[in-house]
Amino acid sequence: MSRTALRVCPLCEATCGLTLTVENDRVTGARGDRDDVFSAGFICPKGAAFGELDNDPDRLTRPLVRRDGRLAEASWEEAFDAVAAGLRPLIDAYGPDSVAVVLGNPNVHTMAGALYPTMLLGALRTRNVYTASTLDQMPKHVSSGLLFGDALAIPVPDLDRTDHLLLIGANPLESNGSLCTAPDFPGRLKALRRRGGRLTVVDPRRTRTAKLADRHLAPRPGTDAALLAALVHVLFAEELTDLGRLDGHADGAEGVRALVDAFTLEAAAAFCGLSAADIRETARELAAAPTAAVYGRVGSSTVEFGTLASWLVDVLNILTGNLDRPGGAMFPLSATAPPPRPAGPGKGFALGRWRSRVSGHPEAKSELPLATLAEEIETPGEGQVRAVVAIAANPVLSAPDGDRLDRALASVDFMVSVDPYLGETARHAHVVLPPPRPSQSPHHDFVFNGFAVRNQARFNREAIPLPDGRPDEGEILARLVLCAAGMHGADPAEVDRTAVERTLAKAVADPHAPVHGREPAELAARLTGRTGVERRLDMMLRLGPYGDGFGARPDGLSLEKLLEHPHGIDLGPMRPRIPEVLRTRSGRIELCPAPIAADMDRLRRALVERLHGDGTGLVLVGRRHLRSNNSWMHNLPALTGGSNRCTLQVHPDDAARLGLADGAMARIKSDGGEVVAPVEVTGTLRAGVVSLPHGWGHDRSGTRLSVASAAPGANVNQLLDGSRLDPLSGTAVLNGFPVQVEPAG
Ligand SMILES: Nc1nc2c(c(=O)[nH]1)N[C@H]1C(S)=C(S)[C@@H](COP(=O)(O)OP(=O)(O)OC[C@H]3O[C@@H](n4cnc5c(=O)[nH]c(N)nc54)[C@H](O)[C@@H]3O)O[C@H]1N2
Ligand SMILES: Nc1nc2c(c(=O)[nH]1)N[C@H]1C(S)=C(S)[C@@H](COP(=O)(O)OP(=O)(O)OC[C@H]3O[C@@H](n4cnc5c(=O)[nH]c(N)nc54)[C@H](O)[C@@H]3O)O[C@H]1N2
Ligand code: SF4
Ligand SMILES: [Mo]
Repeated sequence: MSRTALRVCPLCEATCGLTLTVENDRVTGARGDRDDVFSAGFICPKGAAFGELDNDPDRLTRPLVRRDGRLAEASWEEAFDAVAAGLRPLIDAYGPDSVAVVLGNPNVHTMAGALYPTMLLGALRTRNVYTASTLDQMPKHVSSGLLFGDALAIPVPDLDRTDHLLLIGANPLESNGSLCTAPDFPGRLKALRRRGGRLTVVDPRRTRTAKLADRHLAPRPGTDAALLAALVHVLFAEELTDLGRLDGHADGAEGVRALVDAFTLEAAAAFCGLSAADIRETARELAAAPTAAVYGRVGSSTVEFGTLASWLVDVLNILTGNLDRPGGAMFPLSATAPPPRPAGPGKGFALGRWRSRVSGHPEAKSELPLATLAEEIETPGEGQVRAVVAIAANPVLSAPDGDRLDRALASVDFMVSVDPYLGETARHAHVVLPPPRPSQSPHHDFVFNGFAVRNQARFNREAIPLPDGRPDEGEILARLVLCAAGMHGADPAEVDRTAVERTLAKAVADPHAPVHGREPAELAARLTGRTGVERRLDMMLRLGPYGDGFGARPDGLSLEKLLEHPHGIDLGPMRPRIPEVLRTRSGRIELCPAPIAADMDRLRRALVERLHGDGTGLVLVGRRHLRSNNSWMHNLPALTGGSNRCTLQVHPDDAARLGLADGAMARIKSDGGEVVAPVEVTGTLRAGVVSLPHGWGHDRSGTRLSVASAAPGANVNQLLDGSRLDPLSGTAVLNGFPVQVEPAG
């Protein structure tokens, strides 16, 4: 007997609605849900492989516990006993900082990952917090924190209404978009062109996205901040700035003018390897467009000047009057966000409130650079990391110098991984706790709705019921919280009750909340939902900006209402949110924050010294492939092979100069080590740039990834030693670092 079930796809940030075909307890097919309010039927090859992913025979079904050095299957009780026995004594003996928490990317794709890690950190109170953000978007959090006072207030391009899109270091035709949730990003870009809008793409590679563009600028990797500073320079020099409605809400424009003074067209053109005319035209077009949005992603973020580039992206949006207006770059408002409050001064954003123990890196958003985890494990002394809690994280492949991290993780006293696979990182754990398959997990996009180009809400219950006694990921993480808090054995539902109690107590005390003055217990009793996760979603929806306010606005959102609309509820296009969204101490946009101004010295020095300017050395950039996802989707036959391979792309001129033949092996060397990969000669790169994708290197022993390990590829991050960081955000420089390449005999 076959039936269908709806499920929002968790495999990338586009959040497409899928219609799954379910036979008995297996997913046998997936197609785009045409009635989905947001994705309207769009699907990509990864979504279409949902069934294969769900049924992957390598997926762990039971916990693993290490005994006598070997991981063996165990019961859930045994597994949590081992976690409690492993963690608490270390915390008691060595203090909270002896436990490092590592949170990986899939946490933002699960309900549990959005709800419990904060509570885990609250229970542990460790400063050793590491996440994929410092391999990714931390520069954007820092620039938003400084500009707007809220690290999560990240403007997204209003894709469906803009007249002009300037896309920097992003390749949504392969990635499907990031920090800009837009199912069918490719279709939306084509629609922009069809309605007469313009698309400019800045990328050292001629990507599929660049091929769609009206203008493609291929700068030297790592130089975007200088390019952007030059665009700002042109706006000032040609009197093209016009803040429009933002005029009364922003301070510091004159300071910005001074900071970009050195970035003349000529200087920037030489530094970036672009023509001055192209830079000037790009600035003029941006200023002249009726509406425009500037958007930068991974290629402008995981670079030497990532925070400066991220800041300049929004400076351009602001100086052209495009921030917070339809067709510009806008702030989404998700259904579970706290309700808008009156405008006014906020707490602001502080950076560097503490520093990492070994190298003294400043914290950002309460995190330390993931690239420094190994040294925190290896270096003895007070505060040394002796235990690791890894949730949905594979830093052995995703972060710099996996070989060193391998050795470090092998040396810790205790490690627990919450992961469905026995992968390169989880293989070091003493306990592996596997969450159920996605088809057996409920779904709501707590995180990505906050970055979506249209406000909407969707919720799916698990498509296939969990067998009795099998905890879902919410329960696994709740029990982990209890172990960390020294409450092992208590009812995991207690964790949700505590979360609900705390949130409601705050809400009733808040004069701006719709439930101000009411009784928390009365409100808690009105929550619906079959599980703790569902009740917490119900609470957040009802307290949220579109919520029913527990009866105050009877037409508003609640879990019940969302369940009545299985294809989702559309909440309309993004709407202007300034000044309400601002949380700076001044209550205004702070265009010229001190930490940024100070870091501009570094960029100015680079410009003068032409650090990248001699043009002789090779630099490496990454790339993504549509049928891949970071480090964990190489185990599905449907997605492997073809052009999804770990090759070193080399420009024909460089290949000829270096004696590299297409298909032959090349040895690539840099600070952290060397790797060998097959050469793919292609004219789609800027000369002097080579490209190797990340997430490969599945040749380590002790994993259970039978398909991936048969075609392991090379780990690009082995080329890095973890010392290259964007200083303000602690983000690893994964793009635009120097390499040497030679034929491998
Ligand atoms: N050189 C280079 N390195 C990069 C990048 C790059 O562009 N270039 N990109 C960086 C970026 S943007 C990111 S986000 C990071 C990602 O880095 P990570 O977050 O460390 O890596 P992922 O490959 O996403 O692996 C996540 C782990 O989660 C597990 N997992 C999958 N689904 C679930 C689930 O539902 N629950 C749980 N608990 N676990 C699950 C997988 O099995 C895998 O072990 O990589 C970064 N590394
Ligand atoms: N298919 C697929 N989709 C994914 C993922 C995946 O691994 N595979 N990962 C997901 C994750 S975690 C994320 S964060 C997003 C990322 O989504 P995107 O930000 O779109 O990431 P990429 O596709 O890596 O695109 C980055 C582009 O930056 C370019 N680049 C490199 N260096 C520079 C530079 O110095 N300047 C400029 N201007 N460009 C540069 C690269 O050539 C590349 O084309 O994708 C998500 N979606
Ligand atoms: S675009 Fe992303 S969300 Fe949509 S089907 Fe593909 S992987 Fe899933
Ligand atoms: Mo990412």
